[in-house]
Amino acid sequence: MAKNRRNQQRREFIRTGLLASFGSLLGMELVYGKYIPSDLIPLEILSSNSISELLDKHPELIELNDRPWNLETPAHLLNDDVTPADKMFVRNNGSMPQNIDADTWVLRIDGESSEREVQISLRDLKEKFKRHSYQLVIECGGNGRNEFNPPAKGNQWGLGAVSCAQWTGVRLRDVLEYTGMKDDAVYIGYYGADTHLSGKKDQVVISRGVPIRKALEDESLLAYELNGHPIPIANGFPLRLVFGGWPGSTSGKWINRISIRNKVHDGPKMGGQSYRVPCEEVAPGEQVPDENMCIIESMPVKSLITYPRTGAILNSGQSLAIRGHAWAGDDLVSKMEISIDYGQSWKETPVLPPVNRLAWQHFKATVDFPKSGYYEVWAKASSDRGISQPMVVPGWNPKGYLNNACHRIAVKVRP
Ligand SMILES: Nc1nc2c(c(=O)[nH]1)N[C@H]1C(S)=C(S)[C@@H](COP(=O)(O)O)O[C@H]1N2
Ligand SMILES: [Mo]
Repeated sequence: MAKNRRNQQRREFIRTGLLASFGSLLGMELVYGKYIPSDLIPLEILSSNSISELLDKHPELIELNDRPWNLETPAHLLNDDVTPADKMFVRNNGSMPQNIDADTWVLRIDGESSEREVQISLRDLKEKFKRHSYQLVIECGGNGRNEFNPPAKGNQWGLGAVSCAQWTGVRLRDVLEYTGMKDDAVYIGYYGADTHLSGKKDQVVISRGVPIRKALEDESLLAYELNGHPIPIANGFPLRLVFGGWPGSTSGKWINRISIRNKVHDGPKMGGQSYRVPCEEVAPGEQVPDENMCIIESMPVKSLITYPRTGAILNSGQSLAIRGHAWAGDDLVSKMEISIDYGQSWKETPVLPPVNRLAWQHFKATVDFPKSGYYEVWAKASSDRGISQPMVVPGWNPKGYLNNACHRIAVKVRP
C-alpha cells in the first residue's frame, strides 16, 4: 500500500473510530463486526501498523500494553524543552472514544455543591472564556513502577511516563465561577468519554479529581490545545483537564462532565488502593488495608537526563555536555547535582527557573572524567523545601507509585 494512502487511512481509522472505518479500509464486509470489542485492533491492521503509528506517535515510543493502549517515551526523546505532541506518552485506562465531534462537544457541570446544572459547548468555552496558556508537567503516578521489588502490578513504566507541553484553554476556576459553587464544595470530579474495556456502556473507566484548592489555581486548565494545535486524540481531544504537578490521573481526558462535590470525589479509581500510597511507610510486600491508604496529591521531586542517551561513548579527554529537566510537583526545584562516582561526591550544576509555575526546569552540566573506563552519571534534584531525590528506589508501596529515584546513565570513555 502506498505510504500516503496508508497514512490517510490510519488517520481516518483513529479519527472515526476503529470499527466504523475498518470495513471500508479492508474493502470487504466485516462479518460478525458487531462482536469486535471497540478497542481490539484487528490483526490485519496490526500487521502493518504499530500502535505508535496508529496514534501518530514517534516510532520509538515503547508499547507497554495494547489493551488498553499505553505508550512510554524513552528518556532521550524527552530532550525538547517543550514536549512535542508525538513524543508525549499515552496512558489509557479504557478504550478511546470514537467519532469525536468537537463542533458539538458539550461540557456538563453538576454536583451537590454546584449552584446550578449547566451545559457549556466547547465553542462557548473557546469564545466566551479567556484563553490561558501554561507549560505543565503531566507525570503518571506509576512512572518508574518497573523498579519496585516485590514488583507491583500495572503498566511497567520505566522513566518516560512524563511530559511537559504547552497547554492552552480556559481556567477551570473561570468555569466554576460562571456556574457558581456552594460554600460546602470540597472536591471536583471529572468524567470523560472513553469507554470501559468490558464493553459495558454505563461502566465508568476512571473518574478522579482534585480538592477545590487545586481546582482554583491559576494553572488548572480545561485545555483544548497542545503546543498550539488541537490535542491529539490519544491525549484527550477535544477537551481535557490539566493539573500540573499532580498525578497524571487527575488530568482527565475527553472531558464531558465535571461534578462539584461536597465530599472527596468517589468515582472509579478514587478509592481502594488506586492512586493511593500507604499513609505511613510499610515494609516491602506488606498488605495495606484500604483505610490506611492516602490519596496522592503533589508528585515528588524528580529529574531526568535527556541528553545523551545512556551508553554514550566518549574519547579520552573529551568532556560531556549533559542536559535534562527537573520538576517537583507543586514545588520549585532549587538545586541540581551531578555525581560520577556512585554518589560519593556531588557537584552542583545550574538549574533554570520554570517558565511558569508547574513547568519543568532545565539543567545543563559539563562533566569531565579523570581517565578512560566505565562511568555512570547520576543526577539529583532538590526542592525549595529541602527535599532531595533518593539515590535508590524510595518507599515501597502496593501499587508501585512515586518512584523518584535518581536517574543514571552509562558513559564509556575510550582509552
Ligand atoms: N478519561 C480519561 N482520562 C485520563 C485517563 C483515562 O484513562 N481516561 N488516564 C489518566 C492517567 S492515569 C494519566 S497518567 C494521564 C495520561 O495522559 P496522556 O495519555 O495524555 O499522557 O491521563 C489521565 N486521564
Ligand atoms: Mo497515570
